[in-house]
Amino acid sequence: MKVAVVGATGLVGSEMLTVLAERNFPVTELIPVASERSKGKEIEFKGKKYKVVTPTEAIGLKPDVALFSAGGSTSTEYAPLFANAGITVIDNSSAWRMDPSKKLIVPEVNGDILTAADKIIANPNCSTIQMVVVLKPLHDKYKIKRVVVSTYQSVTGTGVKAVQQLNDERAGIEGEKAYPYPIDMNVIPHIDVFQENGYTKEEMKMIKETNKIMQDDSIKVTATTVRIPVVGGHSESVNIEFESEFDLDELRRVIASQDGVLIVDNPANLEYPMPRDAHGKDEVFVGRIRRDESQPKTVNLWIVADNLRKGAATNAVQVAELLAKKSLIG
Ligand code: A2P
Ligand code: 11C
Repeated sequence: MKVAVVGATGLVGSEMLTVLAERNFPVTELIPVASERSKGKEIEFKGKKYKVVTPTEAIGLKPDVALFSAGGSTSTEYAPLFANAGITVIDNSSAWRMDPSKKLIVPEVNGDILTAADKIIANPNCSTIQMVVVLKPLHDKYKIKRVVVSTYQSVTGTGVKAVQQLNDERAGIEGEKAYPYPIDMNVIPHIDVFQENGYTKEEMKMIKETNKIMQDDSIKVTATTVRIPVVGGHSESVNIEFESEFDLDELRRVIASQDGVLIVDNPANLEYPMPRDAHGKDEVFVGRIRRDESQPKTVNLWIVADNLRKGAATNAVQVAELLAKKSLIG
């Protein structure tokens, strides 16, 4: 299959290349795409070198599928041009996620709704993906009434500039700033821009995207999203209230039954998920599973995943794998 990666020189784009190679996606030809600035630059994939082309040149090369992670404006401008040329687009930006005519897909949750008519498919926000993968089997079994989530998000969610700011601060170097405050030795309760209702855009993404992916607007969600000086992945404290009563051992089995989810929960041995262990892994890790003793039918979970993997690149590649399996591409 001819695969284009738009944003191949970026943080998520290069992770997409790693994941495509690791998972042995059947790439017969890779088309790395970036801005005019990077044209001609060489990108290595599975031991072969490929030259970076611009989005317009990539359309002419007619890939079967294009994975986009080059920012919202690139997606807004080019995804329709790729789609009109018959190329299926899997877009990691927020440009198309809430468009009612586009599907927002996490394969383990709602992959079944994809059809041949879907030419631009949206990949959700990282902090949403790792949460809904775990919510889905619980919702099917106990019906979720309300979710209260607080996040502890890695600087890799912001991009290269933020990782550089953290490294510069640790090295005592004055450099470019991705955040309005120092991030090392700090916690910033502000991700993306503030909205009129006092929430940030990241918080509103977690709320709206969850309802769309779960195909259930009755699930009430409230979120506080926070940046911390960590590189390996996003962590989330998630409080879930159900319609039905549950047995805690059975609830563990329900979580464990979900594809791509691993339980790490053995307090006696001090075992719980942490971003430094999740780094570079495709799975979503769940621990600290315990009843909320302040209220009936409610559980507390701690969910960790590498935001560049399941939160972005891995999910996009899994969507491509699903399209291939359903013979919708290639
Ligand atoms: P380039 O390296 O040429 O700027 P990150 O999210 O890590 O900042 O990466 C953004 C990615 O999106 C990079 O690969 C970047 O390419 C790419 N990109 C930015 N603007 C465009 C554009 N107008 N057309 C194609 N790719 C773009
Ligand atoms: C962060 N969640 O950690 C963001 C990054 O809508 O795809 C991903 C933003 C998005 O800052």
